[in-house]
Amino acid sequence: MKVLPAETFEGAGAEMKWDGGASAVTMNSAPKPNHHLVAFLKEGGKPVENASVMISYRELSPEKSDWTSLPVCRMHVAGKGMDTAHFGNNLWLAKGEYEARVTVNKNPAVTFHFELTK
Ligand SMILES: [Cu+2]
Repeated sequence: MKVLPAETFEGAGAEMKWDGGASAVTMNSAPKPNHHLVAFLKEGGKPVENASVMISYRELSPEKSDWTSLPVCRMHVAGKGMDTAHFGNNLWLAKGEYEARVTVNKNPAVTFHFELTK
C-alpha cells in the first residue's frame, strides 16, 4: 500500500491511465484530492492485474473517524503498461494518522498505518 501525492488522470501529460473499476477521482473533484491511496499487488514477484480489491480507511488522530470505503479503480502509470497496474484512487485527507484496510479477493484484510504531515 502506498500513499502518494494526488495524480492526474486527465489532460495532456496525465500521470495515470484509468482502466477499470470505479470512476477516477479527478483533480476537479470537490474537495480537490491531495493524496493517492493505492495498493500494488504482487504474486510471485509479478504484478497482479486482475483482482477484486476493497480499500477502506479511517482517521485515528487527531480525530477518530468511522471507516470510509474508497472507490477503487484499476490504473497503471500512463505509458508504462500493465506491469505498473495498481488499485485505489485519489482522495482528500487532512493531516493526521490513519489506518487503511485492504482486502484482495477472499484473503483476510491487511491493515496499514500511515501518517500524513501535509
Ligand atoms: Cu495510480
